[in-house]
Amino acid sequence: MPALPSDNLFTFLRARFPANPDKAFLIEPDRRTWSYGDAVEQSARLANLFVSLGVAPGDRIAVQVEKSAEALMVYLAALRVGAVYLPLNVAYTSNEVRYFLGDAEPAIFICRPDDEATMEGIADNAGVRHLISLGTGGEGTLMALAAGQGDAFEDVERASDDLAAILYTSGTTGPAKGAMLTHGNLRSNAETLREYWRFTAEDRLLHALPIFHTHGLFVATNVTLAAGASMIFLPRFDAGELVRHMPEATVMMGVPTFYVRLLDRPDFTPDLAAHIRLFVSGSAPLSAETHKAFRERTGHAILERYGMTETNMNSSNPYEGERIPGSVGFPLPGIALRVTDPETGRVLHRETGVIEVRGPNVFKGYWRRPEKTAEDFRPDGFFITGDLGHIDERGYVFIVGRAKDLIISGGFNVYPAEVEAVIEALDGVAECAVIGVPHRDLGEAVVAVVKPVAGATIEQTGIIAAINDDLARFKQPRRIVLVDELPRNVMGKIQKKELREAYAGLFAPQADAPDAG
Ligand code: MLC
Ligand code: AMP
Repeated sequence: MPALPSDNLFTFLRARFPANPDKAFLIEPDRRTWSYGDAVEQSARLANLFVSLGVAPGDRIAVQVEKSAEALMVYLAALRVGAVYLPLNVAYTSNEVRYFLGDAEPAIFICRPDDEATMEGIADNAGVRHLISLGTGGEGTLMALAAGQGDAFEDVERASDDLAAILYTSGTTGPAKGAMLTHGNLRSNAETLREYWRFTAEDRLLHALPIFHTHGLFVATNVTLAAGASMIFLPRFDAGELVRHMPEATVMMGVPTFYVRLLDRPDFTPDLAAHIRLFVSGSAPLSAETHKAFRERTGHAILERYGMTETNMNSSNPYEGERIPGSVGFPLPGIALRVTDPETGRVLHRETGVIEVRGPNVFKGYWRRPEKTAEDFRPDGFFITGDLGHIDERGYVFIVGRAKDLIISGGFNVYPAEVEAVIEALDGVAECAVIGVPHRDLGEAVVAVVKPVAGATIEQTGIIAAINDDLARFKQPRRIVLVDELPRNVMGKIQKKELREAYAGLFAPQADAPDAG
C-alpha cells in the first residue's frame, strides 16, 4: 500500500476501498443499498457539517441513536474530522446518559428524535454545543443539516496514538470509565483480523449486532471496510431475519445468544448455512454444548474469539486448524498474552491466573482517570484484563472465570456494584447482593438477593418500578429473591460464591416463577 498522508483510520480504510465506487458496502434489506461511493460522499457531508458547527480534532461526538446506515456514517465522519466518536447503548436511561455527557463533555450529542425534548436540559448542563437528532429512516435534524453540505472532504491528519473513540465501560467499583481507543489501536486490530479470518472483497457479513459496542462497531465494521467487503445490515437481532438473509451471506458474527436462538428454530436448517464460510462468536463464553449442537446441525465449527472494550480482540481460534469448544484460541499475531498470579503478578505457566495483554490493540487509558489507568497496567505495559484463564501446552487460551465482579447477560456487561447501589438506596431494603445465574438464552441472568429492613414489605414489581429510571432494562434483575440474611464470611464480606451456588438452578426449565419486569 502506498504511503498514507496520516494515520487517520478512515484514510487507511479508504485506501483499501474497492476501485469501483458502486460496489455495495451496506445492504439494508427492504430499505436501500449504500455503495462505497455513497459512504464516502455521505460521510463527507457529515464531516463538513461537523466542521461548520465548530468541531475541532479531539472534540467528542456522542451518539445515542438506533442502528441505521446513517448512524454508521456518523462514525466514519467523526473519524474523518479527527473527532472522538462516543457511542452510547440505546438502552441507557436519561439518568445514565447524564453521567456520560457530564464526564465526556462532547461538543455534539446526537440523540433519537423522540428523546430530543428530554435531552435538551441534560445536554445543556453538560456544555454540549449542539443537540442534533437522527431517527432510523434518516429523519430528525442531522440528515437535513448535512444535505446542504459538500460531498468532498479532506480527512484531518491524525497520529497513530490520537483518539478515535471513547467507549464507556464500568468496573467492579466506582463510576463508568471511558476507554480511550486510538486510530492505531483500531487499525492494527482491523488489519490483524482481516488477515486472520481471511476477509476479502468477496465477503458479505451478516450484521445483526448493535453498533455501540466493540463487537458490532469495530470488529464487524472495520474488518468489512478494511477488506472492501459488504455487510447485510439488519436493524437488530431477529432470528427469523437471520434465517431469511443467511443464504446471501458468507460470514456471520454474533454473541452466544444469537447461536442459541438460531438453534431453537426448526427452520434453521443446514442448507441455510451452506453458503457461509465463517461463523464467529464472542463477547461472552460460548458453551461447549452450543458449539457442538451447532456443528451437528450445520457442519460448521463456530470460531470463538476473545476481546474487550479496552483491548479490541486479543485471541482467536484458528481459521484453519482445530477450533476447540471452550477455548478462545491463540493470541492474535503481534499480541502478547500471559497468565499471572492475581496477588503477586508472578507469571504462571499452565496454571490458572489472571490474563494480561500487551500489544498495539491495547487502549491508551481511561478518559481523565490516570490513577485508574495506572492501576490496571503492569509496569512493563501489560493490561490486566480481570479474566481468569490458563494456556495449555499447545498454546490455546481458556477462560475459566473472572476476577472482576461482572455479569455478562446476552453479551451486555452488568456490574453488580452499580445495581446493588441503586437497590440499596430504596426504602425497605437493608442490603442486597447482585449475582449472575446461568440462563439458557442469555448465558447469565441478573438476580438480586435482597434482605428487607425488618418489618418492611417489599416485592419484586415494586423494586423494578423503583429502579426503572436509573438502570437500563438489561441491567435490571430478572428475578429478585428475598432473604432474611445474606451469607457472610468471618470478615463480614458477602459470600457471592455461596449465593451463586444456591441459586444456580433458578432459571432451570422446571423453575417456573416468572421473570421480573
Ligand atoms: C435486551 N434485554 C436484555 C438484553 N437485551 N436483558 C438482559 N440482557 C440482554 N442482553 C431486555 C429487553 O430490553 C427486553 O426488556 C427483554 O430483555 C427481552 O428482550 P428480547 O427481545 O429478548 O431481547 P433482544 O432485543 O432480542 O436482545 C437480546 C440480544 C441483545 C442478545 C439480541 O441483547 C444483543 O444484541 N446483544 C448483543 C450485545 C453485544 O453486542 N455485545 C458486544 C459487547 S463488545 P423488556 O422489558 O422491554 O421486555 C464486547 C467485547 C467483545 O463485549 O469481546 O466483543
Ligand atoms: P466488554 O467490557 O463489554 O468489552 O467485555 C469484555 C469481557 O467480555 C471480557 O473481559 C471477558 O470477560 C468477556 N468475553 C469476551 N469474549 C469472550 C469469550 N469468547 N469468552 C469468554 N468471555 C469473553
